[in-house]
Amino acid sequence: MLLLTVAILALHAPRALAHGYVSQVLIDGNMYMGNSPGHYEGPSPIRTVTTDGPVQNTSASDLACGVGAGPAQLNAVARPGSVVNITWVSGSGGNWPHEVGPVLTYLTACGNISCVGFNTSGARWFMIAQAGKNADGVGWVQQDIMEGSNFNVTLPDNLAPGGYLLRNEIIGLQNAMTPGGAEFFPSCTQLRVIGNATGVPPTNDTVLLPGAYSATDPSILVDAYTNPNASYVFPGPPIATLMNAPPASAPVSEYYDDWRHDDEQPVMYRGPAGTVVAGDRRSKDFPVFVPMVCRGCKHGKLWQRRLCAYLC
Ligand SMILES: *[C@@H]1O[C@H](CO)[C@@H](O)[C@H](O)[C@H]1NC(C)=O
Ligand SMILES: *[C@@H]1O[C@H](CO)[C@@H](O)[C@H](O)[C@H]1NC(C)=O
Ligand SMILES: *[C@@H]1O[C@H](CO)[C@@H](O)[C@H](O)[C@H]1NC(C)=O
Ligand SMILES: *[C@@H]1O[C@H](CO)[C@@H](O)[C@H](O)[C@H]1NC(C)=O
Ligand SMILES: *[C@@H]1O[C@H](CO)[C@@H](O)[C@H](O)[C@H]1NC(C)=O
Ligand SMILES: *[C@@H]1O[C@H](CO)[C@@H](O)[C@H](O)[C@H]1NC(C)=O
Ligand SMILES: *[C@@H]1O[C@H](CO)[C@@H](O)[C@H](O)[C@H]1NC(C)=O
Ligand SMILES: CC(=O)N[C@H]1CO[C@H](CO)[C@@H](O)[C@@H]1O
Repeated sequence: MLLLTVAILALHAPRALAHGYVSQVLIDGNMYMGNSPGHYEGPSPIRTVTTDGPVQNTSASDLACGVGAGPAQLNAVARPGSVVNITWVSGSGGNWPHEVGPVLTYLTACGNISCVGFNTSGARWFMIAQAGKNADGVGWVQQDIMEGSNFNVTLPDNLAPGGYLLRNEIIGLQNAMTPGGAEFFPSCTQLRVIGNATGVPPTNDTVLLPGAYSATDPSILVDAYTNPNASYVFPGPPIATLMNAPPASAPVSEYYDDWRHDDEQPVMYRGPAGTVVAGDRRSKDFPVFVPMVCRGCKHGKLWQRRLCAYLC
């Protein structure tokens, strides 16, 4: 028995050293499965990384969306105020393995086009949420993720419609006491935000990634253990307060006609067991129903365009 246990431990030891990635996001009742690192399993709005390991170079382009993050095929539909429920797992699919360090969430506008193919080079990112220490001032929110919680982030309730990349980033500080030791795990999910809100970030609240972090920032080169009660100052910009942009000059329904890519495929979201869940055309569930109708808007007949204008 002891031998067996040792053998099992030996088998699992290398995997225990692995890091992790985002395996799925749940938005407004729609579950979107991600691909595991370096393995294409199906279309997803989550940009797939090539490894479960971290970015450690604050100047590397991988800081934007994770190591080798490639294109993704879908946009997940969301609304202002939607809760994005993110599941982080370890490289072997178990619980996220780290517990020390913050979780930051940014958005960048892909513009009024789909985020499919959006190049993050030069993108201006703004912070929408920062999670650090728990109420006791000692433990970190990341510990809850390690213990199996999902991470929930709420989109700004006045977010203007359009394509956005949502960048949810865990920073592992377990080795951050030496320069280059901090471990960045960014993950980007492509969103298509619907609605007719008007909030946009002030330019001074937006940053470049890479660009916003330096290896010697006190929040990045930091000993999280010697004084575990110390408060933590987040890296990057403060949480942006969105300002109302001038009202859209074109009706929102026309804006939806402007989407250049026919990639909204709600029929392709996959259920928790990896099964494909087909969207129901008769459903009153807005995020499932509307994109299917709007898909007809670009090339559609007049009645389809009218229906789209009515519904969108
Ligand atoms: C970090 O990334 C930048 C930009 O790609 C590169 O110039 C630099 O050599 C890298 N530094 C290290 C230590 O790898
Ligand atoms: C987040 O999603 C998980 C399933 O992945 C679910 O169990 C949990 O209730 C969800 N939490 C929220 C706040 O929606
Ligand atoms: C993104 O843009 C940068 C800068 O223009 C370029 O070097 C890079 O190749 C582009 N990436 C892709 C995937 O097109
Ligand atoms: C996310 O929300 C769920 C349900 O409300 C909760 O159980 C979980 O602890 C939350 N996750 C975090 C990291 O707060
Ligand atoms: C747009 O705003 C109007 C008025 O505030 C509201 O009635 C309508 O439901 C909104 N449309 C969408 C798609 O959110
Ligand atoms: C950016 O400008 C807005 C509005 O003028 C202000 O409220 C905010 O504090 C500024 N942010 C920074 C980081 O200076
Ligand atoms: C940290 O705070 C806890 C209570 O939250 C206290 O028991 C502990 O002594 C403090 N540790 C230090 C090093 O100040
Ligand atoms: C993210 C973004 O640029 N959204 C804009 C898309 O276009 C509408 C209509 O012109 C604007 O209101 C949004 O601000």
